[in-house]
Amino acid sequence: MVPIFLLLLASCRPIALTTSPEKEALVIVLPEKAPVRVAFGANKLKEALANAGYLVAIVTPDKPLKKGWKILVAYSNEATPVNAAATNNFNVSGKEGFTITSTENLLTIKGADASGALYGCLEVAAQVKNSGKLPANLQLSDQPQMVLRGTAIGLQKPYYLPGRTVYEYPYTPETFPWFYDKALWVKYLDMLVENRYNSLYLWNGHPFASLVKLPDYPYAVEVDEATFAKNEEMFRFLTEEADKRGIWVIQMFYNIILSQPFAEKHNLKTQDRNRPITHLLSDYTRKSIAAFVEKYPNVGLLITLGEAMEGTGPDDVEWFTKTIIPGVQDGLKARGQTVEPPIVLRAHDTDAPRVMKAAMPIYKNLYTMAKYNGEALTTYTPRGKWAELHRSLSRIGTVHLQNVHILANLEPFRYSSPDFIQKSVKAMHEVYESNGLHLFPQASYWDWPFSADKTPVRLLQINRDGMWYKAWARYAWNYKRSRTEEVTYWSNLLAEEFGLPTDKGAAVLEAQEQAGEISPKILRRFGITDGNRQTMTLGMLMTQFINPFRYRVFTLLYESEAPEGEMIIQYAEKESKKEKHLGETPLQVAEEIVVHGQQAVAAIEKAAGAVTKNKNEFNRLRNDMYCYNAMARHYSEKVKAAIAVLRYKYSEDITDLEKAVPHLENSVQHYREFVNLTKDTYLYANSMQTPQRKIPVPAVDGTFKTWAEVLPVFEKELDTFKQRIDSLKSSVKATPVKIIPFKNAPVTLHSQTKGVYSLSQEQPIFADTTVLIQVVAPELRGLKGFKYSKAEQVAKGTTIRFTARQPVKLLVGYFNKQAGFSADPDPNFAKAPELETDASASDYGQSEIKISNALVAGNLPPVNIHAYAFKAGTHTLNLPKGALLLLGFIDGTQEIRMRDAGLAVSAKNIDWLFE
Ligand code: GTR
Repeated sequence: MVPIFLLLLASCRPIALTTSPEKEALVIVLPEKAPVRVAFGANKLKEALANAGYLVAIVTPDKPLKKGWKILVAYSNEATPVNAAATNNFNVSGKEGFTITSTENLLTIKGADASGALYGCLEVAAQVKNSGKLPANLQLSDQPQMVLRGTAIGLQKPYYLPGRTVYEYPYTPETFPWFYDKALWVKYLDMLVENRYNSLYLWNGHPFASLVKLPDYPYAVEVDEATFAKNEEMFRFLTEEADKRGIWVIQMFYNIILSQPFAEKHNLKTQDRNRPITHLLSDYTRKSIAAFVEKYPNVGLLITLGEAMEGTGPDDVEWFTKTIIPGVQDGLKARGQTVEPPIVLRAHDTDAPRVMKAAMPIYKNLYTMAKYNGEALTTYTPRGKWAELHRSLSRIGTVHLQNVHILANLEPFRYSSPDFIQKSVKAMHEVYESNGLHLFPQASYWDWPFSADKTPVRLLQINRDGMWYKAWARYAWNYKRSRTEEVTYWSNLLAEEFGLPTDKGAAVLEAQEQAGEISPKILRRFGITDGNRQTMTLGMLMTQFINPFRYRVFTLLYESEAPEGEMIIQYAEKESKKEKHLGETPLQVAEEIVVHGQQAVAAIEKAAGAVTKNKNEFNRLRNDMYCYNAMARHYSEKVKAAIAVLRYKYSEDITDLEKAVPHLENSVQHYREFVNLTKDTYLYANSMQTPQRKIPVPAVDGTFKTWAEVLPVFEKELDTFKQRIDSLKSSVKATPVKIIPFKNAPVTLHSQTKGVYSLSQEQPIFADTTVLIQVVAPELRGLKGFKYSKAEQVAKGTTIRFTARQPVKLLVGYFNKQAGFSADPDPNFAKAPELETDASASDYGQSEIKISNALVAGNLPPVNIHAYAFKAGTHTLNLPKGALLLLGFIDGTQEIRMRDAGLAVSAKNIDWLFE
């Protein structure tokens, strides 16, 4: 339908204004029954004009004015009858666009739609604020490049709630006091609209049981009556206030998660990714969604298929098309509404192109979303398989959104490099071909609304990270801005912020942009994962640099989320073979980050003496620059040490090891500086403090979240290394640590197996093949493995049900394909638990490899051992489809020393130098 515009000029009549001599009178003319967001825009404009000294009134069309300025606000509205006079003069660009024209005493703001009118009003308001008066001769048209521009807030916590697991956080005032703080919401929503964001995503595992009641499942609600009433009120308040500001609220949820009381009543787990979809699961979810859509008409949905259901099998298509979409449609029907709310499908742990293909014929208002650089910010030159996925989603023809997710490598320091951000948005358009943005908080996602700064009163992220929100929004609106203009824009803004002359504002910008290169470069060249199981700012162990596969390096990081280049181990291998290097090398990055650090510090110091405003915040920013600098130096030295150590791996020349010592010493020294810079300024390095965090050190009970806690680990690592070199040099060789075999722990098995086998040479491991064990790590010898049919495992997965009278650990062997992200998954082998795509992958402590290369059978890939811990009691464990080995139960208190047993790996293992 052709847009229709209301032009209001013709019908204005004079109104009386009491003008004081010095104040110029002015009216803003609004269409009758203007949508709330248009009225909101007009009010913001009125406020700006009043602050600039005008006497302003907002009037409706039938009150024209004889003299003084008139501002006409108009917008298109498909529901309004055609007004020929109105359409003639309009030449406004597309969705959310606006045109502003002014002639003598008449300024017209024409929105392509209600949001366009809102943004037009805000544009004029901003100009009034900047220049102190209503601009004359304004001719301006503008429109956003990205269709959806939104931010995320997590209704999640740094820790699990007692008795609950990941993502399970009912909406209650005890857990989320800020959710009930209306003033805070208004402040946040004002920040969003000021930056012209048009969507707000609330993330939660299963929000429905906090927001709707289901007649068929009344017991599913997980909050008390008073809280339920508060939640209803807050959700209505939030959606109404958001709508005023042109913002869609979009509720995110994971699948399949059940409410806890519902799960208990039906004797089910709240989440289990390997269980089959049943009628009950589907019916409960469908009805939850229907009730939600019926009750909250202006809310969209963001769906994560996967994590809590089978990753990429047929289940995701089935669930999306037969449970979720029908749920939305039931809700619409119940309301008698036909306008479909947006449904955004995340391409996370699911085959999104396949799911979209099946869904498009049955629902029209679909969007897709995928992570920009994983759970981090690493590059503006993304490539490879992940870029292909983005492009294939963009090319479907629906709107594809970029998810700038969690930013695990930016926590907790300030980050807002406009240069990096502008280039990233460019890549979103030009490499990924997408046109939407979904932005996470810069840091402390799990700790909303607070930042990690250690201050007498906690800082709010909205205040601290204002520039982060501003920069992404600015480029989401329009990324084609000249670098010179951008430098001027941001320099002025920073000068204003800290009461500095412009050249010193430019110095602050320089500091931000230099520092802005450090964390992306470190992670993409040295890191283990783009996921939040790694807290990059805490540093890494030497074994993580020299043997990353032992820590399940997430190769997508190197293959797609970094420019072409080499991992440290690849670099060392090429050096040893005197081969040519390719692209960005680890040594190059080790040098570059030090320069960035130095320049960031030098730039911030240029401004430091001249600050006249917001001094405390400036000092915190300045300290952050020193933190970046110390971190860069620490990493740089440690990488150099790693390269020297890997040289030894090939040369077996102890002097290569000796060359690593001063580098490792320096790295520890820089880490001490880092500890000093952070110990009084930061509460933590990472806001996710659950056992999901594994790198550099597994975080048990919320530990290892500060640099001070990690320092002794690095000191010990250095000591061990020196001792190992000494013993290598001395004629008396160190006696190898004696490995004692584990003992079988008694359990009563309730599920069927195809017999048992003892873990020793020449024992068959499957009931339906002839494959025999060739070699097995000494600690496993003699354990009792359970035999299954490999064909059945591939077709249906593996289930074990047992009772243990004491805590036990079940050792599970996964065949290590080590194929990297680019290789297609091999359905013959079960995928080992992976935190990047499954946050429940550590629920039993199973996500990390305890013993790598621990068993070899036939010509199958070598087996890595993961351990699943269980309390005393009866348990059912469902494991994914594909071959895997259940290698027996051991005592729950048995320590398993993490190591690489090195069986079947030709290259030498040198991890023992550090542990
Ligand atoms: C997981 C990650 C979660 C969450 C999730 C997601 O693997 O550990 O924190 O970010 O991905 O993308 O939904």
